[in-house]
Amino acid sequence: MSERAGRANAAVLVGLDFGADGYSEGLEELRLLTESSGLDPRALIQGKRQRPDPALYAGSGKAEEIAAAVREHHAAVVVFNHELSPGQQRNLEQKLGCAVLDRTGLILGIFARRARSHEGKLQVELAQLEYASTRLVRGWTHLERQRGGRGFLGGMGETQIEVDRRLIGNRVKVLKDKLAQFKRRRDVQRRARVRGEVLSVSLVGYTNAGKSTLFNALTHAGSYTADQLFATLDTTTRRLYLEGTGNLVLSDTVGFIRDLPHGLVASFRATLEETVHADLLLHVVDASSSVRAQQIEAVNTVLAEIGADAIPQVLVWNKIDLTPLLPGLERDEYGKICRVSLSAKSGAGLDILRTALAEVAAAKKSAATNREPEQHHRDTYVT
Ligand SMILES: Nc1nc2c(ncn2[C@@H]2O[C@H](COP(=O)(O)OP(=O)(O)OP(=O)(O)O)[C@@H](O)[C@H]2O)c(=O)[nH]1
Ligand SMILES: [Mg+2]
Repeated sequence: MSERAGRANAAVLVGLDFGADGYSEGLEELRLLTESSGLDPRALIQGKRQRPDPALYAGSGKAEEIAAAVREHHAAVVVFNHELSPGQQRNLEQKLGCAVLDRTGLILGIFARRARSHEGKLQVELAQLEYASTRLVRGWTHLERQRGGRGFLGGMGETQIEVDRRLIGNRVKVLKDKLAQFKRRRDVQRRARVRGEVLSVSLVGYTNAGKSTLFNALTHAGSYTADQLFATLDTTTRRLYLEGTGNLVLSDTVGFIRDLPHGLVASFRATLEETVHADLLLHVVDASSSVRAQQIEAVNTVLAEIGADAIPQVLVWNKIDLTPLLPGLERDEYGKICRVSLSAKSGAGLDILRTALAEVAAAKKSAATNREPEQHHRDTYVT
């Protein structure tokens, strides 16, 4: 890579410790996020603080340290592992003389790079616009492009910002209308499936847990998998044939992350509808991660946010090939399957998951044909 190209994506990372759990794992995640967004992390600045500085987030001494790292590494961007207010972002950009991204901006950038389908692109654009409308500052190059490359937005007068807000507002409305059309089409497809009484199963989980790998292993599909965060953005749905059970429908979905930007959750709601309407969620967990408990919690938080927390869940502990765990199945005190351990990569335990799915499908089928003695039925459903 030429020196110049190297500089264009050289990034300095900043992660401050406010005493919360999982600080160092959070830094590792920041590095992965940065790499997934196409930036090249050259340095990491750490620090401890009681609370964010209102003006610069990091405090002036730390800001000096960051500025020195920017000079040393010829960095084009500084990435904060935190949420910055529009004011803090502006102050930092002035002080550091380069672009400053916060966690939301970073994740939005990754989503923008990954979006493939028309719907995915609309959703990302919507999220970006809603984020940008609160911070009309420099760096929003995709906005410039749409309006004919007019240079940075910084330094424009109040009126211009008002005009921009109105333009953004108009575009947001157009995008929302278009996304609503996609949603209607999807609703029709889903209703057809519900009539066919096919069990619908969604793979959900933290980003990089192995959902697409598992999806491919089960359906022999070619979903994109990668050791990157947010490799998957679009929901892919395939039929899955189970011996002795018949067809069910399996969906691979976008991964979740701690503190998933609110705007993103809102604009991806349509894609996530597949999850909301599923009969069963397979919650895929990277069992080899030291922060799997926090990741499970983060996923459950997002599920609650999109109204999918009441859907029955089976935990799938994936990547057991990296742990001492063995393939297996666990039931809760009522006899219901609550966890399957497997390796999507090696295939160990896949047959156990298929058996588990067959059991759930059979239970659903008999519940549908035998709705009368519901209570009695529930008691005897798994033996
Ligand atoms: N060792 C091991 N690696 C796995 C296993 N399953 C998946 N991986 C790896 O984990 C990485 C992420 O896998 P993906 O299937 O793309 O994960 P995902 O959950 O779909 O990720 P996003 O779409 O980014 O949310 C890839 O490098 C996979 O090869 C497994 O069982 N064992
Ligand atoms: Mg994926």
